[in-house]
Parts: sequence; structure tokens; C-alpha cells
Amino acid sequence: MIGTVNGDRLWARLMELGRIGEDEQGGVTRFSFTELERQAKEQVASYMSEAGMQVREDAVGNLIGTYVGTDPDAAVVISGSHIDTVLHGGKFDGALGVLAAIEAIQTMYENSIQPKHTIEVVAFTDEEGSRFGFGMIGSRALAGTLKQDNLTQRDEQGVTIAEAMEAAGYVPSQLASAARKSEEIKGYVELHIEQGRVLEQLNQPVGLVTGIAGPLWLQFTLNGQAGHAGATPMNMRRDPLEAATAIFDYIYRETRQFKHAVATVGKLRVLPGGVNVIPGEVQFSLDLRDIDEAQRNELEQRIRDFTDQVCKQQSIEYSIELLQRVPPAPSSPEIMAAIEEAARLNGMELPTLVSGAGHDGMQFHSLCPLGMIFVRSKDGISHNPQEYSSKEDCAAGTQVLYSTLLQLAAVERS
Ligand code: HGY
Ligand code: MN
Ligand code: MN
Repeated sequence: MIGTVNGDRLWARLMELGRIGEDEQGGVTRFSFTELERQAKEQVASYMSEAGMQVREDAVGNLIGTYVGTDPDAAVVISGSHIDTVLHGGKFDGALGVLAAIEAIQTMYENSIQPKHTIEVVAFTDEEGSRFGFGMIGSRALAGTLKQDNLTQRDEQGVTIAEAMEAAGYVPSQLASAARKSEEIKGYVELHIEQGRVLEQLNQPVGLVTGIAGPLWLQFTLNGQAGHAGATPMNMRRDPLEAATAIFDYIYRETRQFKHAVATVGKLRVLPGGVNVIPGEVQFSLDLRDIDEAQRNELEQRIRDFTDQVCKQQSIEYSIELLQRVPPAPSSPEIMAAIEEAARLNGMELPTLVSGAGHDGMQFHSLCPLGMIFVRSKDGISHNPQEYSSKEDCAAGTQVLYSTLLQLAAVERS
């Protein structure tokens, strides 16, 4: 197997891309369909061109670099990730997977390696869901599961996804053209930072993902009665924050009864928000995950039942809106085998681990085999300016990705 990826070039691009949307504390904020994301896409498109790829965007803004194979009729191999970020996020989440895939292709290009199967590198639109309340817009479109009525979802300024797409120069009515057929895709492999501590505890730079836990996102709204903080006795209140507090306590206690489940209340709004005003309304998000869908459903039902019971007891009206319900996605044996062989060819043996974080491949694993390679995260920190993976670990993971793509794209070993 010939070719070694260029770790210096990969690192320089990671740092260069990370400066787009960087704030003074070193956090990165790049929301979908914004000017900052446009700048980031132009930067990534230039890297794709340098790597010998043809570059295009599909109807929902997925940025696609194509490295043409010798057999135009053969199904394509796809690798990629995302370049949008959470609010005040890090430089590696998503970006590493896109830049590593480009680096792998550039290594093929520079070694005059032409695969049988065409390889596509994709920077998927809006994986994080930071702006519109649900994510993986680009990978849902590729899977054909993104529908026009999904585009009515609004951001906090009241802008719909369709309006944001049009303002960014895309044509929402043509989103169906972004969908791919199962027979078009041979397989998908994504490199991503682990965003947890398993590899660090094992003292391993690279890991093989066995499956991706499924995120369920709910939006709770509780309504009581705003009132005077001083003149209203405790037994005469209908304070939605008191009910929410009982619900939060239940969520954390009950989730700890489950082996793999995790629960996060990441957004909380108390309205009207006065020091001397009893809240009238409380809104909060709930992110529930488990690698086992039945367990996640069980926990979800218990939380819904408890919410109903507490709100009835305290005369609080409530609603629960489903933002997204993504089933867990198992990795495919054939892609896992290719990653393991790639690691062996590079003198590595990979530990296996589950991904607690969600990733684009879970949106279309029904279309094609899916696999993921993880790179060690320092202290397991992510979605945070301190997110960090070392240059050596990034290069090691990218070398495994390179060898995996050579196998999947059926490059005869010289
Ligand atoms: O939420 C997630 O798991 C991913 O970071 N989008
Ligand atoms: Mn990510
Ligand atoms: Mn993320």
C-alpha cells in the first residue's frame, strides 16, 4: 500500500478553517446558511480542488468533492462530515472528518492512484442543528427523508430554513434532487473526534466505532401564572419553574438507572424573566440518547408520565414538541472489516467503542453500509473551545481513513 498522508498539511488546514467564526476566547461559531459558513465552504472547496477533485454543491448546500474512478458505472464511496458548529464550539468537531477525507484523496492524487470506484467527499449541511432546532439537514436530504414541511422550522430570529436557504442562494423547492439511491452508494466512512474519554483511558489514538447512539430531542413548554414574587403566598402559586425543577430532578435520577442512557437539558428559558416576578412560562429542551432504542423509548415514556403527573398536581399546562427522533445506527461489518484491515496495514490494532454523539451517517445507513473511525479527544472535551486532538492522533486517524478508502474504492495494491 503506497502513500502516507501529510499530517502538517492537514493540521495547517484545520487551524486555518478553525479561524473562520473564531471568537476572542477561541470558540468557533459557524451556523448553517450564514456568511461565516459560506466563507468556510469556499475555503474547503479550495482544498478539494487542490486535491484533484471536481467541486459542486447540491440543492441543500451539501459541498461535494468528487475524485473520479476508472469505472463510471461503479457505485461511489462517500466520506465526509460537517463544517457547521455548535455555538462557541471547537475546531475539530466535523472539520477534522472533512479535512481528513480531503487529505486522503490528495494523497491518492499525489501518488497518481486512481480508484475503480469514484470517491465523494461531503461536507454535510447543518449537522449540528444549532440554528433550527433539529440537525443533519444535509444528510437527511441525501437520504431523501428531508421534506418541504421540515423547512418551515424557524430559528430564534423567526427565519425559516427555506428562507435561510434562499438567502444563501439555494433552491428549497429542489431539495428532492439532493436525494441519492441505495444502488448509487457502495459505502460511507466518516472520521470524527471521539468527544468522549474512552480512547484516552485506553491510551489509544484511534478507535473503531461499533454503532452510533440515537438522539431524541424534545421541547417542553410549561405554563402557570406570572405573579408578584412578594405578595403571592407559596400555596397560591402556579409556578411552572417549580414543576420543571421536579421534572429535572426526575430526569437525572431516572436516567442514571439505565446502563447507557444519557439525558441533557441544554436550553432553558424562564419567562417573563423578572427578579420579582413569578414565572408564567418555562421552556426547556431535552436530549435523550441510548444505543438501545427500546431503552430510550422506555426512559422517554417514564419522563412523559412523570411530567403529566407533576403538571396535573400543580395545575400547570404543558406541551411536549418532538424536534427529532433519530434511531441508533449500527456500523456495518464490511466497513468495520475494511477499517480494521486498514489499521493492520499501518501497524495498528483499534479498540472498539460506541459513539454517544450523533453523526450524519446515521441518516442514511439504510441506504448503504456505514463505518466510523474515532480520533482521541483530550480530556473528552467537545462542543467547547478547549476541544483538542493532537496533530499526531489526527494524522494517525487520517492514515487509517486513507487505507480504508483505498480498499473500499478497490484500488489494486501495488
Ligand atoms: O448532537 C450531536 O451528537 C452531534 O454533535 N450533532
Ligand atoms: Mn460532529
Ligand atoms: Mn457536534
